[in-house]
Order: sequence, then structure tokens, then C-alpha cells
Amino acid sequence: MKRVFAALALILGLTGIYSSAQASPKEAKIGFAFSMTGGAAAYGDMQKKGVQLAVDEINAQAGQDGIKIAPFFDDDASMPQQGVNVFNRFIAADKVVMIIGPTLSNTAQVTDRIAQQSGVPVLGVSNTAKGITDIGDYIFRDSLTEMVVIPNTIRVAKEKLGIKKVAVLYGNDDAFTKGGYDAFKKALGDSNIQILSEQTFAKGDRDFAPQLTQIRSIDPDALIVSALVEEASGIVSQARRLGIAESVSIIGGNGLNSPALMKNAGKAAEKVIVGAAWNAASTNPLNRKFVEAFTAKYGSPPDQFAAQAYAAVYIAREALGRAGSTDNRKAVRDALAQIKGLDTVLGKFSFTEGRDADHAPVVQVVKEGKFEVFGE
Ligand code: 1QQ
Repeated sequence: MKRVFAALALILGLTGIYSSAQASPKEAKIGFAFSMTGGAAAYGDMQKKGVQLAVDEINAQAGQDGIKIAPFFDDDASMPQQGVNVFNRFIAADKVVMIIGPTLSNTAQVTDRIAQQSGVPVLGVSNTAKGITDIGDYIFRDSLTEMVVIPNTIRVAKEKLGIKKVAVLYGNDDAFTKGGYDAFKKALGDSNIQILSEQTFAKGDRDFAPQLTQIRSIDPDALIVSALVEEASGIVSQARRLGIAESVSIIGGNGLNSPALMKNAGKAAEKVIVGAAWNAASTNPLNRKFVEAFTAKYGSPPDQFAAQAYAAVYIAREALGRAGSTDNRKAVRDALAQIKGLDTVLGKFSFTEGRDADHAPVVQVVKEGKFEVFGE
């Protein structure tokens, strides 16, 4: 009897070895939480497109023993509570090895605590508020923070436009728009630019006439805006409609980095200046290939959010390869922490000690409905 079992075990064992050698490549389950509905849907749409392109490329290239990615997409609805539902499902039901997203810092500051407690690595692709990666050692991001981008934006704007006095308008009920305000305030102070007026609005506001009328009356050199694109579009078009002249530059933070701004605000968006992590014109060969493939697949070019999401899938792929595992969350976390100088569409990519993105920012300007490089 014993011998029969031994023989059976041997056959099963051999079959196991044989079938794993012959099996299709290993699949890593990754959860993607993006805002497909709600106020941040314009970003989420681009992020999902960027991810899908990268997953298709990676899976097409995976050899016999290569790693494939099985993407799980879900909608965080631009709301923290829905983000929590999505994270819980990814972690407990889908058993993903890592999560990419969510779209907004306002959601990430809640969801990422759940992932940290569960030991699931998170790679943010558009969270730019201070403090997100301080949640813990499982939290990474490939998006430059406003604290890095905005001082550069203000420096370039001061050099090129000679601004001396500004008005600031920001959303005071969102982690990102508030954090952007803090970053602008500090950068303006450091550059000796005077703040004549500070005005606020709330998410979902449609009428900015009271704030903009006050701002028009004090005649600033520039209007500084920390807003998500829905509100930013209203602010930009109403500012021009209310007679704030084009000579008053509008300077925005990361929320304005979406072509939805030009779509919504039309001509009023011309000359808007935005601090960014990426511009389509980057001559990096990987970026050229990405812009071409994205445009061919979707019929319109990518934006910064698509580029950061696309880069994240390759960063994840690199970590999976280094970890030598498609389901060991701790090994994937440790491998992510090791990534240095990886070639991506964002340039050579490394994480800082604090698991934030480490590369140079850029300043964009809207020209004929497109983002061009304003300065570096
Ligand atoms: C954040 C942002 C937004 C503009 C994401 C799309 O930067 O919430 O941190």
C-alpha cells in the first residue's frame, strides 16, 4: 500500500513539475482603483486607458515563463467611501498582489490606511498631496507631489512673467486642493511674491463670480488656482468672462493638467500655466513610442495622468520580476522599494527614501488647445 502511495505521489509530483514548466505564464492580479464617475472622471478615464495599453503590451511580450498581469478595474467614484469598498474587495475577495490608484489624494488618505494595515502594496499614480506615503511603508507613488512641482512652477512664472502680486483661489474641502494651496503659499512666500487675496470655494460649486469679482477689483499680476478640473474649468472661463484680462496669468496646480480643461473652458483656457510631471513633447524614446501607440489605440493623445498610469504598470512589472513572485505581497513591496533608475515614459524613474517619485518637474502652457512646455 505504502508503495502505491509513493508511486502515486511521485507521478503527481512529476506531473506538477511538468505542467508548471509547460503552463501558461504566471499571472499577477493587480487591482486598479480609478475615478470612472464623479468629479474626477476625466482623470480616471485617461488612467484606465494608460493602464490597459501597458497591460496589453506586457502580456503580449510575456514569454513562456514570463509574468502576465491580470487587471481588476473598479470605479472609486471620486469618493473616499467608494474607494474603501473597492480596496476591501480587491484585498479580501480578489486577493490582488498590489493596488494601483486611487485617483484622488482625498480618497487615498483613507483607502491607503486599509492597504497598509492589510500589508498590500499600493502604487499611487496621481496622488500629489503631502503625507500620502507617510501612511506607511507599503505606500508608494510615481506622481510628483505638489510640494515638488509648485516651487518650480512659481520660479519659472516669476522669471518669465515677472509676477509680483497675486490672488489665490482654492478648494478648502479636499486634501489635494488644500495641499496645493499650502504649497503655493509657501512657494510664493519663498519667492517674495505678495498674496493680495485668498479666496475659497467648495467641491461642486458652479458660480465663482463673488470670488472673481473681488479678485478683479484688486488687480493682481496672476491668479493662482488649486482646484480639480471640473471647478478649475468654471473658474478659468468665468474669470475671462468677468473681464479679468488675459494679461493676468492664470497659474494652476496638478488639477489643471487635463485636456478636459480645454474641452470645458475653450478659448478661455489659452495661456493657462500649469505645473506638471510630464509633457507629451518629451523626446525620451519610450515616451515617443507611448504617445504614438496611445494615439493609435484611442484616437486622441495621452495626458500626464495616462502617462503616470502607464509608467506604473511597468514599475509594477519590474517589481514582480525582481520579487520572483506574482502573489507575495511583502516580496513585491520590498522589490518596489529597490527600484532605481528604471527607464519609463516619465524618464529614469526612482523612488525616494520616502517612496515618492524622484524626477524633474516641468511647466506647461495651453497653446491652441494643447499643453506645450512653458519652461523647466
Ligand atoms: C490629487 C491630484 C488630483 C489632481 C488627481 C487627479 O493631484 O488628488 O492628489
